Amino acid sequence: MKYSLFAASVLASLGSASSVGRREVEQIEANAASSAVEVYKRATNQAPNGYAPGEVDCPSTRPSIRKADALSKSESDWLNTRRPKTVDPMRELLTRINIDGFDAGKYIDDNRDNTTNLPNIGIAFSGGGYRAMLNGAGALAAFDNRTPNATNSASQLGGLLQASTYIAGLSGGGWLVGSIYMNNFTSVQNIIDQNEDGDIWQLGNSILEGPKEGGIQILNSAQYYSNLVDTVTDKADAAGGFDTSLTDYWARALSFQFVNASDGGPGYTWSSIQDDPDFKNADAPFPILIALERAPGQAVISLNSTNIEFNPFEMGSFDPTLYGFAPLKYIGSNFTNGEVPENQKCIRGFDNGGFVMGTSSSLFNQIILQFNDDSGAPDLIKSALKSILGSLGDNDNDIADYTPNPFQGYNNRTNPSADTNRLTLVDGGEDLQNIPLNPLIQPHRDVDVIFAIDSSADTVDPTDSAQNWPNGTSLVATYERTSNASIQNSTAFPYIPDQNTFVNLGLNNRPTFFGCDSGNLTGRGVSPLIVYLPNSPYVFLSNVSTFAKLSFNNSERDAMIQNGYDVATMGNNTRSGYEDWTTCVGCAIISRSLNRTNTDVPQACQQCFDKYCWNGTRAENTPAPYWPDMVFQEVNVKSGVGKFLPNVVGVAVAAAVSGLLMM
Ligand SMILES: *[C@@H]1O[C@H](CO)[C@@H](O)[C@H](O)[C@H]1NC(C)=O
Ligand SMILES: *[C@@H]1O[C@H](CO)[C@@H](O)[C@H](O)[C@H]1NC(C)=O
Ligand SMILES: *[C@@H]1O[C@H](CO)[C@@H](O)[C@H](O)[C@H]1NC(C)=O
Ligand SMILES: *[C@@H]1O[C@H](CO)[C@@H](O)[C@H](O)[C@H]1NC(C)=O
Ligand SMILES: *[C@@H]1O[C@H](CO)[C@@H](O)[C@H](O)[C@H]1NC(C)=O
Ligand SMILES: *[C@@H]1O[C@H](CO)[C@@H](O)[C@H](O)[C@H]1NC(C)=O
Ligand SMILES: *[C@@H]1O[C@H](CO)[C@@H](O)[C@H](O)[C@H]1NC(C)=O
Ligand SMILES: *[C@@H]1O[C@H](CO)[C@@H](O)[C@H](O)[C@H]1NC(C)=O
Ligand SMILES: *[C@@H]1O[C@H](CO)[C@@H](O)[C@H](O)[C@H]1NC(C)=O
Ligand SMILES: *[C@@H]1O[C@H](CO)[C@@H](O)[C@H](O)[C@H]1NC(C)=O
Ligand SMILES: *[C@@H]1O[C@H](CO)[C@@H](O)[C@H](O)[C@H]1NC(C)=O
Ligand SMILES: CC(=O)N[C@H]1CO[C@H](CO)[C@@H](O)[C@@H]1O
Repeated sequence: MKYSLFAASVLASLGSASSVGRREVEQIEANAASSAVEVYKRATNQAPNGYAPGEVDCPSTRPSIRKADALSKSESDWLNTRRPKTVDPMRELLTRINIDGFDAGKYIDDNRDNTTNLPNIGIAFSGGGYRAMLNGAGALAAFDNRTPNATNSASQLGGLLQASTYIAGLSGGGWLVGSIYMNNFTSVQNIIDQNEDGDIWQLGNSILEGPKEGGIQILNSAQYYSNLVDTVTDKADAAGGFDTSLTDYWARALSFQFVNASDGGPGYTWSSIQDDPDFKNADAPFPILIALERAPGQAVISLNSTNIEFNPFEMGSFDPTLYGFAPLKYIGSNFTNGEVPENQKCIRGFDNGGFVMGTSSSLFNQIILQFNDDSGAPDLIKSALKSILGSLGDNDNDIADYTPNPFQGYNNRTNPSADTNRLTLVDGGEDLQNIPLNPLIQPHRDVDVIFAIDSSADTVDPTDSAQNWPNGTSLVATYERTSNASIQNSTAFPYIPDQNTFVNLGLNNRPTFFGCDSGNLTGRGVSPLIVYLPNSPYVFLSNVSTFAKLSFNNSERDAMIQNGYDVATMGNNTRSGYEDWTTCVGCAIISRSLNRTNTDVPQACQQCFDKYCWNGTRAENTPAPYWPDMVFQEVNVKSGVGKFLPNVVGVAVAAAVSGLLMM
């Protein structure tokens, strides 16, 4: 049914005379016929011509760029449905986890007529490649009431996802959020239940080898390579002047791992999430991915780089630099000076879902470059890369090319790319704000609490520490940015101590709340309370290297996920000394809401805040080397399943990336 609806809309938007439209529709119908074998479906093929953007008639209201002085009408309308839908799952969660002396059911019922009084929850998944994706997946599974046993008892957090309004991902965290939303809001459990028969998250073959054969992906490695080259060439050759970059190859490769559709769904767009049943009916949170602008002539990304968000309706930024949004569905159109001219057609299909995920994770373009050094890679792909590299400087290997720039001629005074037809975006973590907090601290969104899952690789070995654990660097970066008057605009943030304090006080080894006092923040505005959930070892050494570990057999994959589950739930309240954890999560959720409704803080919550809120203590001396202990019994993983990338490739990628960041 979904497919025939879609076919009708393609015909409508292309005009029934379009042969492209007809061919596409036939192909879609063929796909629909063969899709009976798929266990779960994905959404949705809306591009007129696969990966290549194509012309369509403009809608009657011509698409235009808007000022970022409010939420979009689409988002506001959607929120009017979403906020009420979060109430019952929130009630279920809060009554189950039971805050002593507080009647959560009554509190919710007393306020359900005015949901602005009730908690508004956001979840943020940091970058950090597959490590971040998988550790984040464990947390996501713990929050999801569809995970078996996640709603069994007071020591489980299932339902928090269903009670949330926003969910943001960046780089590897964006692969997680993207996989869930590009595949019809499937669940982590549903994906891993497919085991070896699954079509996504089969990470045993690295992205350089391509997907395993069989299932929905019928390609062998040679066909995989030529598919990458063909689809990117289609985009480069399409009418409209679309420049391609390494990110296009990376995007297409990622799609084979994360989009459950033939050939990684070259026609599946990020804006098509709008029409997904779960999203459309506001049964799922609002997904946002983050990238950064690299302005013309800018070499190194700094904290004042513009943060660009991609949500199902729009791309753009609330930052005072760009301060505008474009309708995502129509990017690729000529928006010069803010509106598609009357005599020009609109473009669709530029916002490919893999391309959005690839943009957010563009540092990993370095992996694609390894094809050049791989004697097994075909000449086809090597010569394609050579021609791309010829047109980019070495320092621009990590860009995603958004030509035509939707914001050309828009906000000339402050928009760094106003003068150019080319907008270049890079990995959302390059400014060190590796947790995608920017969209969630926007005052227009009124978020009360953010569950911030940090899988950053901060700790380094010159001090003989274990590597690749977080140490608060990401929160420090957002704290600094929101303290800078020239870029904060109206955002505020809690006070955050330095990284030495994080390590000395163990704030990177167990959950901590920041910003418990909403009256003491960096800016004059409001900020959500931050529930910081740092990656740490509960049942698995989940600090695997970002670039040197590019393949995981399913046993390792699942161990990473299980560890992430325990990070979020503190092993279902079984970590010694933290048996109150889920109750305290409940207190974090209701904290801002209690303040809004002038309700006394329950004694049980006061105890939680005394225990989990950072109280302003600093310990800035150089910490001892960081070697966290495994909290529980380590799980055994199978090794040697699947083909592995030689480690030397990962090491080469890591070296290239650090060169790029330090230049
Ligand atoms: C997507 O999921 C929803 C609810 O989970 C379901 O009703 C719908 O049929 C699914 N769509 C596809 C195409 O599988
Ligand atoms: C809902 O609650 C908010 C915040 O307490 C208040 O500002 C607003 O006036 C209330 N709206 C209605 C319709 O009661
Ligand atoms: C769920 O809990 C039951 C009872 O404790 C247990 O038997 C079952 O294995 C659990 N299922 C999963 C998927 O963990
Ligand atoms: C951002 O910061 C850098 C270094 O401090 C500075 O050179 C640049 O002009 C700043 N850009 C903006 C838009 O403020
Ligand atoms: C885009 O539109 C502007 C007028 O708004 C026009 O000057 C320009 O030539 C157009 N660019 C292209 C590539 O068509
Ligand atoms: C912005 O600059 C362009 C030239 O780069 C100019 O054509 C346009 O009129 C300017 N827009 C405004 C609103 O000043
Ligand atoms: C924290 O991480 C940063 C970024 O990697 C690193 O430079 C710093 O040395 C680390 N500090 C500690 C105490 O781990
Ligand atoms: C409650 O809100 C007021 C006004 O924003 C603020 O001054 C006060 O510190 C808040 N209390 C807590 C515990 O956040
Ligand atoms: C917590 O519960 C989940 C789901 O039942 C389970 O997979 C996990 O192993 C449990 N963690 C611990 C430490 O018992
Ligand atoms: C603040 O926290 C530190 C440890 O993190 C603790 O030693 C100290 O007693 C606390 N101070 C207060 C006033 O609670
Ligand atoms: C605000 O919080 C910071 C960090 O905890 C603390 O140093 C400062 O004294 C607080 N200011 C007020 C007015 O409470
Ligand atoms: C509250 C605030 O400072 N808003 C500013 C954000 O940036 C835009 C664009 O520079 C300004 O117009 C707003 O006033």
